[in-house]
Amino acid sequence: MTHNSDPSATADAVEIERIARRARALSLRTAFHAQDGHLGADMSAMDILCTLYFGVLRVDAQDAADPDRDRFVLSKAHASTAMYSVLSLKGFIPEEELETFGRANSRLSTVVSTRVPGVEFSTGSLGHGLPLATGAALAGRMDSSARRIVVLCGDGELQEGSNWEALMLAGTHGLSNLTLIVDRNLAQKGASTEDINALEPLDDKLRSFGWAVRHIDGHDVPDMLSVLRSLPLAEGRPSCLIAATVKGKGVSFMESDLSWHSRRLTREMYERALAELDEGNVR
Ligand SMILES: Cc1ncc(C[n+]2csc(CCOP(=O)(O)OP(=O)(O)O)c2C)c(N)n1
Repeated sequence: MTHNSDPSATADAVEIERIARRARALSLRTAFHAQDGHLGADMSAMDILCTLYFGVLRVDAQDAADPDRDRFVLSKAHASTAMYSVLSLKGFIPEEELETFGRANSRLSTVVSTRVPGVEFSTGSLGHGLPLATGAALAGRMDSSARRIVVLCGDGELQEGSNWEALMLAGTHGLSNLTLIVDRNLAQKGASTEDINALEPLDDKLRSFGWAVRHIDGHDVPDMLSVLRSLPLAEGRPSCLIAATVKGKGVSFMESDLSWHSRRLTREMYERALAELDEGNVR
């Protein structure tokens, strides 16, 4: 579905795809050693996270308190080992710290919190990241700041009613500095979103709340780069990108297998996953 015409996006995409393979491997290692984590959700979001952090967001570990930095909110906070892997590759936390994930007194908990450098909002109770991001976008406007607010939500997460209050408010105020990315893997915990509490027609619903909406492929890095670099989708409206993704993407035996929401890796599975990613040097 690539339809990008920006040559620099294509060049950057090759590097981002390499980083995403590495980040997937780090996430697998972190979850395997802790016998914890939500690998299906991690792999689903990884290409989006890497595209944002290595190609779009103005954030810098060396200048982490810059008031005009962009703000990213991981509302599907259970994708924490993905986020920690990306933050380590981005220089916010040392890579060795990933080994502490899930241990007593570690700041790397199962859902992300602001104890971790680079995490802007503590999340984990689904349905709160978008309301927080909407407030941050209003604050950015009041500050006349050029900072952009990007929030990543799970699709099952959109069943939480609090999201719809925020969607309504952002539409009312035309918050064009706000972008919602929906990780539309069609799965929630152990079931299809459409079987449990259907979201479709999601795009029409969002448009009726005043949002500009576009469908993207959440694993197509060049295309995501060009779309994300040309936001907002429409002047005077918040933007929503509905990203078609595959839960477990990149590890063949996890892809679209609902049991991988929070299943544990055996050593044999772990070795096989690393081999598939061609990242056997991670261990
Ligand atoms: C308010 C709330 N209810 C339940 C949970 C437990 N929980 C964690 S992840 C998850 C499923 C999320 O599905 P989705 O948003 O589609 O994300 P995905 O893992 O598919 O990317 C649930 C129910 C939670 N964290 N918060």
